[in-house]
Amino acid sequence: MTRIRPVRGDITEQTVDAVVNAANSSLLGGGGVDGAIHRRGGPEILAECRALRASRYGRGLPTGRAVATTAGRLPARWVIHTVGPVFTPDEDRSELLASCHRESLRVADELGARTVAFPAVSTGVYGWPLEDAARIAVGTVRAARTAVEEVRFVLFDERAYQAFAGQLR
Ligand code: AR6
Repeated sequence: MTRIRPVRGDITEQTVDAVVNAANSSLLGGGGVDGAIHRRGGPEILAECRALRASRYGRGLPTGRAVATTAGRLPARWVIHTVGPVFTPDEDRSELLASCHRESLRVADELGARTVAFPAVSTGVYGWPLEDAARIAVGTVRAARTAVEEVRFVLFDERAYQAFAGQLR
């Protein structure tokens, strides 16, 4: 059984085996969680991302997929980069958001990670409504078959925390 819990805080400060990054397809950094992870983790992460772009992911990491790098100077062993879908009311992209969580856990299992911290993927720049994102994220992690022992959803603000805590009650 995987323990799932919401935590209010900054994902770059979590002592876990793996931290999930809400990245974009370029893997070359951005704002939000992505910016914070690269800033605090240091240049080693970007160097591995560039190497991935030069090898397996020449066209970038597709939406809904996940790939791991070192965590550099973060108090974690790995960063698992995943690309969430951009929210649009015109098309149901829920399956891609679910896929981010499933694929991140699959990569965590490959690495042997037992504790994994997730941010609220797609709920910032990508505009996904918080309540719905929390429902999809928690539902997908609950349904996943994984050896990960603890999934921590790390929420930056009170609203996000309440949305995830509500799904976990
Ligand atoms: N720790 C935890 N949560 C955070 C942190 C932090 N340090 N910083 C922000 N959040 P976003 P997305 C919250 O925009 O929507 C980037 O430019 C934030 O409040 O980081 O998936 C990438 O390069 C929000 O609830 O990710 C992509 O281009 C949540 O994390 C794009 O943004 C996710 O917000 C991805 O957009």
